[in-house]
Amino acid sequence: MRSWSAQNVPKLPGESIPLRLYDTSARQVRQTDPGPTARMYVCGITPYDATHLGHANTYHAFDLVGRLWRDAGHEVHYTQNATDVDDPLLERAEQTGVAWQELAEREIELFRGDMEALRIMPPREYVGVTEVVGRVADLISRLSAKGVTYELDGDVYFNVADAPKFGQVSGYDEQEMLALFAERGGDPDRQGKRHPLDWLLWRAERPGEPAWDSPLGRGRPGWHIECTAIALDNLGAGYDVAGGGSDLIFPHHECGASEGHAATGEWPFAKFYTHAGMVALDGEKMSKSKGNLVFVSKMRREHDPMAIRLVLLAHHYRADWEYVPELIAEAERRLALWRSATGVAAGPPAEELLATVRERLADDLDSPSALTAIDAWAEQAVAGDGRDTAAPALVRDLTDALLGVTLT
Ligand code: 5CA
Ligand code: ZN
Repeated sequence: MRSWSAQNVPKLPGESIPLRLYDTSARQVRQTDPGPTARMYVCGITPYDATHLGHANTYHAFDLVGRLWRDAGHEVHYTQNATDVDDPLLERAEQTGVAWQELAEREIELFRGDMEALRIMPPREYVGVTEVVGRVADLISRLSAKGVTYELDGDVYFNVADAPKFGQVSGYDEQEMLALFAERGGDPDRQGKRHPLDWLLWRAERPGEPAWDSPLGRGRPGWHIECTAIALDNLGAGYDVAGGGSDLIFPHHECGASEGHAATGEWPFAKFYTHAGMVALDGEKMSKSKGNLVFVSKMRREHDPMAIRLVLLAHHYRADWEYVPELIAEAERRLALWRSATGVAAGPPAEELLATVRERLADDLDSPSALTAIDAWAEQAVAGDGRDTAAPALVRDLTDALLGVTLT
């Protein structure tokens, strides 16, 4: 499917610092160590409603990862999916009387516009699941040939007993897994399953539901296997970062990692499993099913998209936080300050600021501290301190390249 357009990223002078990132499966911050081409997969939207600030927070976090890698001279191979066929999408289409394909297409187009406005770099491959059903079915057949699946009334399940690494990504105990599995699309209580945590790979056709022909019969893919197949096809096993929000740690990334392991023999399937925090509104996680949403498309009609980006940057990507309107007001003040400061003819030298911003971001994307450092420079610049005529342009370039914030 069509991705969205990229902006030019200015090249910065001086030395970059290797990126350290929190790896959920290691439960610690580690240094990323990509080859000349860094490979990243981030779980995309289920397009049944518009992009909310929580989604934006997640894609923004991984946009920073890509920016830091590019600054360090890596090419970035970035792949993202769109879950353009799934239960919640079909349910919403049914409720609203819109064809599910039309709903998905409309929301994906809105998402592209939101991502462009926020200056989130596009993936090289933006893949709708409906485009690759055959490839997903092939991967399921590969797993079946390895003996790790079983059939139940035409559906195909992964046999969790054949997943020796299961639990290593999340580190959760079985009680916690069972609770989250039920909450996040799993079916622990289905009669006939060998183990409650066995997960669905292929769902045989049900009346009124979309289905595709495949060697597994007519049906459609389960959720986790879609991302495993798309990552494997485009990036290969052992890619650098698998990303998403923290609601995807279990079961989504846990199951995906075991699928990748079973198919390829490679462990870990992704070197890092990295997760962004949850954004809440009125005390509850923002979610399409709850309907407590702050839409990016609505927000950007009223506010500069760069101020929206500054709201995201003001929070550490792993933090859970709550949106309140004061946050956008504060971001607008900051944006105005930075614009005035970089509009002056000369300012304080900015080489040290660049080094600090790189250093803060390389430390598990500590964007709040990076903003504080830029604020300090900007206050001095607007106060008329400094004679460096190259500094304002350097600061414009660094906010653009490293933070995705254009000040022009
Ligand atoms: N299509 C699947 C992933 S394969 C999915 O989770 N779609 S989603 O539309 O529900 O979410 C898209 C992305 O935004 C996921 O990475 C998810 O973890 C993240 N996300 C969802 N809600 C929030 C939230 N309130 N705060 C932060 N991130 C969120
Ligand atoms: Zn996914």
